[in-house]
Amino acid sequence: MHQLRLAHPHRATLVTGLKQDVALLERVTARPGDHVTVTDVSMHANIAALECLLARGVTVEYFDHHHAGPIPRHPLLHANIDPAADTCTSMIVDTQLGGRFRRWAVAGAFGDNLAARARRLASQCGLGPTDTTRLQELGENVNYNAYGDDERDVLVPPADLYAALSKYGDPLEFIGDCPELALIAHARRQDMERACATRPFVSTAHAAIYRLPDTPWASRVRGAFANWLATTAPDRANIVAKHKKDGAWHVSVRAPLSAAYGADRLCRHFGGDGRAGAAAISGLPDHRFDAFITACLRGLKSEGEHSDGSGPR
Ligand SMILES: [Mn+2]
Repeated sequence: MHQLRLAHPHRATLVTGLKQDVALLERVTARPGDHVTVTDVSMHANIAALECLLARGVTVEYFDHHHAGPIPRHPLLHANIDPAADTCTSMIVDTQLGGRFRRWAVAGAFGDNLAARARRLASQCGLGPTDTTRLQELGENVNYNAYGDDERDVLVPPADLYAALSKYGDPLEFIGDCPELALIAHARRQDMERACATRPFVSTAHAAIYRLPDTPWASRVRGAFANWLATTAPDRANIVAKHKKDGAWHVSVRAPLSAAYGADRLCRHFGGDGRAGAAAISGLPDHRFDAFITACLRGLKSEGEHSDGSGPR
């Protein structure tokens, strides 16, 4: 969103939320003739609200990389959607803008755990290893700061972080100026240490499943921990389940980075959603947890080995 606003400044109302708040379009109160820009939330999860806005005469520009479902054909809808496992919304926007604000796209790609793509983008805009690492920290910190069961869990409300960074054309300048980033980085390190001290609940050559307790630190770190596991053990599926107050589980699934597909299919089967390489279930009932583990070990294993003959999606 920030890249788009840098390219085309607008006075706009920001509608955002935590990682799991994906049904954002229903919160948009736009009038006929208004323009809505949507980034990084699934069209599938917002389709009813999207159709209402379009029918009301609102123009919608949509950038995303999640599973979309059928995209409506409507003259007021401009959709830029690419669900490929090796891209993200920052990179889709970067392409659209011809790389004008590529440093931000680098940070965004790191935040979505696309480190190899992010490094390639960084070298394309002439960044050395030190600045690339700073953008990696920024992307990972902003991503980490979006996770929590509610806003009390996160260090800085995502809307406030957006407001702070939106004043900057250059992310490296923002990093130097923003004291909250150091707090976020410190909390991320502490939370990661706690997560790394837990032992896997299940661990095979094909998959590892971790269970985290219902605590604020686990709510914050579950996504960052899943990304770290995916990078550290790229040849197996990595699953992080966190117990919720209502007894259900929040589950983050990372397909093997070396065969990044199937995570969305597995999660949709249990009422979740996401992308081929990374998906989640926000409320897996406790009585279905064993069935999920079985499906997970069987499903991702057979897909990883291509033993069903269908190959990658
Ligand atoms: Mn994304």
